[in-house]
Amino acid sequence: MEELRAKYIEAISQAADEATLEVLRVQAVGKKGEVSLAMRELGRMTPEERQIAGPRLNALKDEINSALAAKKEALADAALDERLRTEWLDVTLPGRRRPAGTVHPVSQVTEEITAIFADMGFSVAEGPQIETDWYNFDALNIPPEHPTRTEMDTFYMHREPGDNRPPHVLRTHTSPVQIRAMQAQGAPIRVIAPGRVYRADYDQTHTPMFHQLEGLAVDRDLSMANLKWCLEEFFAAFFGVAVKTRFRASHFPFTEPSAEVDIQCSWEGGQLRIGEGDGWMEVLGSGMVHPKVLQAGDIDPDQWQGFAFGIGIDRIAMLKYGMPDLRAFFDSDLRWLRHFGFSALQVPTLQGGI
Ligand code: 2U9
Repeated sequence: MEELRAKYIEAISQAADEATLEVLRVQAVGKKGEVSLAMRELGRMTPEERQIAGPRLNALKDEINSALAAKKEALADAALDERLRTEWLDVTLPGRRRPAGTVHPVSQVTEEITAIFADMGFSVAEGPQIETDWYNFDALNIPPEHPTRTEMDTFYMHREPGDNRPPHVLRTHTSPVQIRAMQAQGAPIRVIAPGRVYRADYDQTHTPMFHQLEGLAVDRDLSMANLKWCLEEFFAAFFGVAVKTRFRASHFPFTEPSAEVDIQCSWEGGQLRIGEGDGWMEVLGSGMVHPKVLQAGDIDPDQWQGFAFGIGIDRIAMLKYGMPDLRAFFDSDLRWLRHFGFSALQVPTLQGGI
């Protein structure tokens, strides 16, 4: 018994890991372990011998179990000490800086305009960039022979030879979105439709993809006076100053009457100032929605009137933030983006008139 004790207590104290301890446990006090087998011998002893050997064997078993438990705890402590020694963090180190992106001026200006019109009760509508020619042209009273429908101006989607279905186009304005909104919501309605539009045009002031924001309000007894108020409120809030406007008679197939809108500006020493001086700059187109266009949106033109307007987001962004070249908008030049981009925290605020 003394031999067993010496052997196992020594082996336990030398064990380097938990797996070794488990092997020792099985060898010593497991079901077929040496101590257990010795206990089985008790049956063959005389009662006197048993009275001595029994308690001693039990004590030995307890001693080995205690030694196993103590060693197990010591190993766990040592492992924890080792982890604490090797897996430490210096929480006083400065954080790693991640390169922060910027909000593109087109996104910023879209948010600004959206916030202003949201305050006047307009909600945002979106629609597909690939449209049927009905939504892009017919619904907007643009006749089949109109020059904008030619491949000179409009991108047509490919059709397999023999496929004679009406063609799909890349939308040339966001107006189809408002047709869909009228069909879905009926009257009264107030929506703005910002988004990408496409025209086959590329030079210093035109890119084949650009951004538009169009607005549409349909109600009973709406007039050009409501349109004018709405746009003047918009300019005041967008530029942060009261801006005089000039409505010039114009012509669009989808509005009647139609007006191009100029805003007051001065141009001195190469510096453009909005809301000052006696110069004028054209910024948007507008008018009263043509009865046929209301009809295409399933709205009865005898019951309802609407006004609409369209503005080029890229151009108005260039005006407000003094960016000279439209093409830089789409170059993905990181230096340009860092210079003209906005912080994500620069939430558009409403200035001026509202
Ligand atoms: C519906 C009915 C009428 C939207 C309008 C204009 C006039 C306009 C230009 C501004 C600069 C296009 O981005 S630009 O090149 N837009 O002059 N847009 S009226 O009229 C609509 C729209 C939808 C249902």
